[in-house]
This record gives sequence, C-alpha cells and structure tokens, in this order.
Amino acid sequence: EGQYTWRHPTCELQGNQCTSTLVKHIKAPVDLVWSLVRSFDQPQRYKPFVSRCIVQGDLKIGSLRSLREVNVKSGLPATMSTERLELLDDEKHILGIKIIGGDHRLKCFINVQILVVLFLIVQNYSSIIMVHPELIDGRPGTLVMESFVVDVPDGNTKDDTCYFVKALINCNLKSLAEVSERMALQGRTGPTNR
Ligand code: A8S
Repeated sequence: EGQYTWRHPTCELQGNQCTSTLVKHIKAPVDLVWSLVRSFDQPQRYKPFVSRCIVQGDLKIGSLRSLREVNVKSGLPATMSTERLELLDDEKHILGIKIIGGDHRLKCFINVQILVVLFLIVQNYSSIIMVHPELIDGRPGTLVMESFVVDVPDGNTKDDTCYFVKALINCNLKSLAEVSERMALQGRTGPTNR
C-alpha cells in the first residue's frame, strides 16, 4: 500500500460534480452521537436504508482502507454498495467515506416519505461527517454536519442530483437524531420496560 492522503471532498470539485453540506442539531451528547457515527461496520444502527453491512477482512477500527459492503433495502435504485473508510478521527470527530463500487443502476427511486421519483446513478461519491458539541436549551447537544461530493450523471441536472442525495442524507440525519435522542433519554432515566 502506497502513501495515501485524504482531502476534504469539496476541495477537488470538478465541473460535472455537485456538492452540498447538511446540518442537524441533535439533543444528545456528542460522545453518544459520535459512537453511532463512527461505527463504520454498523451503519444500520442509524441509517434507515441499510439492511446489513459486512466488513471485508478484519476491521481495525481506525485503519484506513477498511472496506464495507452495504446492502440496502428494496425499493432503492441499488442493492449493494462498496464503501471505503477514508478518515476516522476520534479526536476531531470526523468520519470520511467513499463509495468505490456497487450496483447503483439507473433505476427509479421512489421515496414515499417525500414523494419524489428520480433517476440516478450514484458515482464517485465521497462524504464527510463531523460532529461538534453544542448547548441546546442549556443541555449538552450535538451539531452534525455532513458534506458530500458526487458526479452528476449523464442526463441529470446538478439540481436534481443534489436534491436526490440531500434527501437521502436528510433521512439519515433525521434517523441519527431520533436514535441518539432516544438513547440519551434512556441513559438519563434508565431503559424503559417496553
Ligand atoms: C450514505 C449516503 C448515500 C447512500 C446511498 C448517498 C445508497 O446507500 C442508497 C441509495 C442509492 O441509490 C445509492 O451516507 C447507495 O449512506 C441509500 C446504495 C450508495
């Protein structure tokens, strides 16, 4: 393995790519949110579209070039995706991933939650997610920022591509907030019996 340097995805933006940053405020402590975000081998802990995930070889937490094979639930324009860990920084709370393969075919994507139908191939996708502590209503909370860069596929506009990916990430961040806030509440009051 040769030298490997990692740059923020938005640094290398090309003409046929689109990028955006999404922000979410979560009413749960940063360590709890980070413990969910950093689990590269278990994205299904909070990502609603992931059905299962297998890490090839042994996952050394924090080791770059770890690969995961993610299976997504039916109804999406893909069945699986191969993703590489690009960056895992437990001090700065930053996780970077890159999609390096899969079968993200040109298919119809129907999201019943937001009722959009789009046609897209996800290609050359990199994302970076950062979590920072913040106070929300005087309590420890977390600011989550996720940025991505992806190619605009032939026949699609930048706006449509951005819209599709932002919709996916918004679902992930909404679910991350729900899961973390539930865990934070259980941590404060003890697990519920239901
Ligand atoms: C993430 C972000 C994305 C995931 C996409 C954009 C994906 O897992 C889904 C549908 C697709 O069409 C592509 O952080 C792919 O998970 C939900 C399978 C890659």
